[in-house]
Amino acid sequence: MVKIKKVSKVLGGIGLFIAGLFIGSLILGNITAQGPYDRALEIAKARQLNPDAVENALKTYHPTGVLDEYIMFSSGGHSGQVIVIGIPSMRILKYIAVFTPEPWQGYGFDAENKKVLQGTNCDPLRAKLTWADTHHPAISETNGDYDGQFLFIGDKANARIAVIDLRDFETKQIVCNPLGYSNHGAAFVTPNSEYIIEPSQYAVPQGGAYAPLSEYEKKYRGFITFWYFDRKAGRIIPEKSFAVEAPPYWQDLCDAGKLESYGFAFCNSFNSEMATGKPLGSPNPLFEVGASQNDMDYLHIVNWKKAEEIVAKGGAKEVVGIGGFKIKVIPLDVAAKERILVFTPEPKSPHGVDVSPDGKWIVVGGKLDTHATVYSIQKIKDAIEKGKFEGKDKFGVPIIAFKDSVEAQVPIGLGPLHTVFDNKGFAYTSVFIESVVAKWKVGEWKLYEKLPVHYNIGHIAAAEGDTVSPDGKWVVALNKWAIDRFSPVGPLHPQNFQLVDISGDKMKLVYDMPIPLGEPHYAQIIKADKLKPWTVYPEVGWDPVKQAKSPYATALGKERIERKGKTVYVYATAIRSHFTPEIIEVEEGDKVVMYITNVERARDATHGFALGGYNINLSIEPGEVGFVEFVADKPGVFPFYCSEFCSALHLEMAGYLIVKPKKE
Ligand code: K7E
Ligand code: CUA
Repeated sequence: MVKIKKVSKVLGGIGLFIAGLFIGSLILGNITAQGPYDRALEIAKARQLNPDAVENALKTYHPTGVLDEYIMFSSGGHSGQVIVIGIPSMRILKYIAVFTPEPWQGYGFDAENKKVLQGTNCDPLRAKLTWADTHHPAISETNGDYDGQFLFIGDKANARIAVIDLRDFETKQIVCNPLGYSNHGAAFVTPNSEYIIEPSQYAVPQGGAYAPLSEYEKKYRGFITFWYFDRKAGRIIPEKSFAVEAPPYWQDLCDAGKLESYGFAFCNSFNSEMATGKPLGSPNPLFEVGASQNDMDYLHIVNWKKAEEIVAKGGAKEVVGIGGFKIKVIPLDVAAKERILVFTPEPKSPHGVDVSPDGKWIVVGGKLDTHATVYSIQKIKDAIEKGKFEGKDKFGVPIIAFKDSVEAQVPIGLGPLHTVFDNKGFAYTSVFIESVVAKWKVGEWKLYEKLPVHYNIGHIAAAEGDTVSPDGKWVVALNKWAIDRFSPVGPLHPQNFQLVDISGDKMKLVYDMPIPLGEPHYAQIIKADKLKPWTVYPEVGWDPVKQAKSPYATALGKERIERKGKTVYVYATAIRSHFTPEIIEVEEGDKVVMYITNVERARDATHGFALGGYNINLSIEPGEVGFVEFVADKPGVFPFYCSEFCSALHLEMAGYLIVKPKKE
């Protein structure tokens, strides 16, 4: 009775597929005629979509109003932002402004969040920065599982860490590392977000001092910082944080141990040669060569639980670093002696370190290797306990022999980088040079399958794939190069995120998504229902930086202008479709402080506050108080207006700031 006309040979599969759908629908009783599916078949034929493509389209398409099952938080690379993407639809939901001013969100323009952008402990250099190289986002965890409360992200270029509150998806804090200017493996969290881990990348003289390269070994140092996170306050507390001093080996990524490896952190390094580069005319090798001579570098095994104890006992020294900001540092000799820091060799330009869901295995990639190298936490613990070391490095750090820590080397292809996991015991490793995702079995240490991706995959993300309980279902390949995948838009190409269905026996490439801002590095994918964001602020008069009712909240009818000396305070409200007051008169040279309360309770009823000539634009979401602060140093008449199209009379939601010239 199902009649499919004009089914060509090539399209037979689609016909069957759609016929299947049709029959399924008949059984479910929700359609009565075959017409709409004939039309779908025609479209598929006209677009030359094979059955696979049709299936992929059906897996990702979300009709209007249908929400995604997962949310991915991706690093925004150079944009200094975080990209929020629905999975599997691959729809961009938001860019979260973090290290870069962002006018739509009013970030960096509102007087309060401008201070967030400048950092809590940042030296003048970094307080002025307007960009970042964001690498690794980390969702806060409870018992090794994402809890959906906070998100952290690191800035590789300037050694900074940001805290984002996932109740309103806004950045609340930026901290600067006083020990150096670059990080890499940041941010990674310990299983209860006790600490946010930030290792340095390019070693510098500790605390930003000067020392010539000839003193590299003596004076240059790396660090692995453990930023203490106060969940209640939603802030990093620098005073309760500490760092472990590390040799100048160019530390790389880190991951925190969990379950069996709880209490440890693992970080790569890749310049154990301590190459110092090639000055012009010098016979020294370039870093590219100099830092890749050794067959093995050192995996850093950090016992942060023990480090905590040593710090509590006063075993750390206080280092006054960049900008005069202080941090407690466990000196290298103490770290070595107390076995807070222990090494084991890791092969060929190591990169990526990922702990398996059960915490038993530590998987390390190698940019020039062909294996994923797997270490056993049991073996590592045994060696440390028995004091079974093959020697010490130049700085006295004990080294566990490779054979005493390694469990397996899985041959998966050239250039393995990062590994994530599913719920069936498989690991998925990004293999950069080969441009594939390699699927292999944990415990069997056997390669199952390679899926070509396009092109040059860097990181890889899986649904809850780095937690104690991965979900399976989806993997996203974060590819560095797109080359021919999208319509050309000039020599700077977008990145390519490719969605891979991992629910079946074979991996299936489902979707290509261009990312047109910055080069993302890591991403994490959380089950959407774990997030509980507000749709409007909890109370009218909310200060989103303090996450509390603001003392400057203004109720309707209580608007006022108060002058105190040379400062004019404006307590204003915003509601569709007017500001009150809408005429503000000040004198040239006055400082103007405005608190604008959006008294709306309707979802999405955001008002903007744009003031021409003064570089001000606020986004005042329902319930929020916007904070404006500036010196009215230009006389004239300056229109201000609501910059969100909020209502039919939105254009009328405007006013004048009148700055009267100084009398001669
Ligand atoms: Cu491999 Cu910064 Cu995680 Cu980039 S790092 S890809
Ligand atoms: Cu308020 Cu437009």
